[in-house]
Amino acid sequence: MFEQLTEKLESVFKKLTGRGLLNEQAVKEAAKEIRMALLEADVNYKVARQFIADVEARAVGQEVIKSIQPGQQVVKIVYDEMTRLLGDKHTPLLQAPIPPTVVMLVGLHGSGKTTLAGKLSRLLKNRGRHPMLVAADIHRPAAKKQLEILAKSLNMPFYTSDNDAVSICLEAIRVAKEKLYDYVILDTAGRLQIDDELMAELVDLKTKTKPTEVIFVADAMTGQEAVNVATVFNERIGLTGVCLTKLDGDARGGAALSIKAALNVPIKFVGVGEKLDAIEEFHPDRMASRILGMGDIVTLVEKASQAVDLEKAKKLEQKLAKLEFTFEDFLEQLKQIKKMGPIESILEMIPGMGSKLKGLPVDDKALPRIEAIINSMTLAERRNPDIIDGSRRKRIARGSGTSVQDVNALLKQFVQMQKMVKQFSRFGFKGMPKVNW
Ligand SMILES: Nc1nc2c(ncn2[C@@H]2O[C@H](COP(=O)(O)OP(=O)(O)OP(=O)(O)O)[C@@H](O)[C@H]2O)c(=O)[nH]1
Ligand SMILES: [Mg+2]
Repeated sequence: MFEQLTEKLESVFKKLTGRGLLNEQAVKEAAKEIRMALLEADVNYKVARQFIADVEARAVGQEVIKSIQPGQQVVKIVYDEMTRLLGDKHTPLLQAPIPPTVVMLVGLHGSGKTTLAGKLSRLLKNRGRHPMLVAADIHRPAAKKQLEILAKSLNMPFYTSDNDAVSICLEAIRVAKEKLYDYVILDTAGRLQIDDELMAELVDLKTKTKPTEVIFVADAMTGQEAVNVATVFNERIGLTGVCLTKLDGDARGGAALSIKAALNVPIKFVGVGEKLDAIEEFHPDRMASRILGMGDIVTLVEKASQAVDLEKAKKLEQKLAKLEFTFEDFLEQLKQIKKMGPIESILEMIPGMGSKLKGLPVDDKALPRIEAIINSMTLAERRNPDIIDGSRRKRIARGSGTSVQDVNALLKQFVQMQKMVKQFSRFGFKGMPKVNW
């Protein structure tokens, strides 16, 4: 997400913070470079222009240039303005005063409505809510089935019928009231492009079901086009929120930066993968921090606390202290990491990691391979990798469907890790060697 933009901004910041004094000229030059980076990331040119004007207005002020660390001050100003551009504060999902809260999802074909319906229901359920999924896409033949399968896999209440979309939704709301479900998520039909018939159907649906939330689902990969489409949906239907999906793709990210400014509707969620746990609540400050290459420790810690088993973490800590870290523990760690979501999205949240990710072999596909290799080891080998000689390596490679090179690489990594762990426990945090990524 935002790799290119982050990389460019980091290099502008490096120049800024690398020099002691700043003059107006230097600030202006930096502003120009930031503007270019934004435009290349597909940010709307008006939005980029205004952004730069706001940053410049604050950054060329006397206090900044005369401050002890003017470069840092400018970075802070960019961060503040970026947070403001993204919507300032987190806007949570609204709740109806009398349940159920009806959440209507709208958007073009393939933007990710049905997937979001599943993700959202899962998120709500994890918070102790009782959501219900409703298939109201009567146009695409397989659409209802798609949501039904999703609902089944999540063990989520589901409703649909053979009636028209409005009837389906009204029936569903009635069932929800009866069964005390507190959220009703309406998955509506999409179109290839904006189409009067669809708009009329959605307006009708909104008037009759009176949803608390009308969320526009925008495919971030479509860049500026997503902003244009969202604008029309907002004018015709009236939106209460936006969810940007596919931010895990190599989207240039411009949509995220322009959409709030263009619509004045808050971004409430972002989709970061196809899996049903790949959803994050949108926090403007955390996102700004990620875009500027400063990481997002808060979200990372939140994810970890949801995925990591504290008991196991404690045991691991004891093992580390006693230098007993083995391949078995490694496997356990991998499982926990996998629960946190796509590995790239995790690494991006570590400060300074975003732009250094390129070319690093840390894709999700590597995890199953590593798991297979460890699974092919005997218990004795996992506990004492020193005994893994040439013939054992061959056997492990064959057993895991990998190559001897793969096995060698993993063993090497493991030895490095053990060394690090040893140093780590001997010197504590301070003695930790700087890892060159
Ligand atoms: N990478 C990635 N893929 C996503 C994300 N959200 C949805 N998708 C994928 O996008 C495709 C379309 O998603 P759907 O949820 O079926 O889209 P839809 O808006 O319901 O589409 P229609 O029902 O045709 O209108 C699917 O292959 C999803 O797996 C996301 O956040 N990241
Ligand atoms: Mg759908």
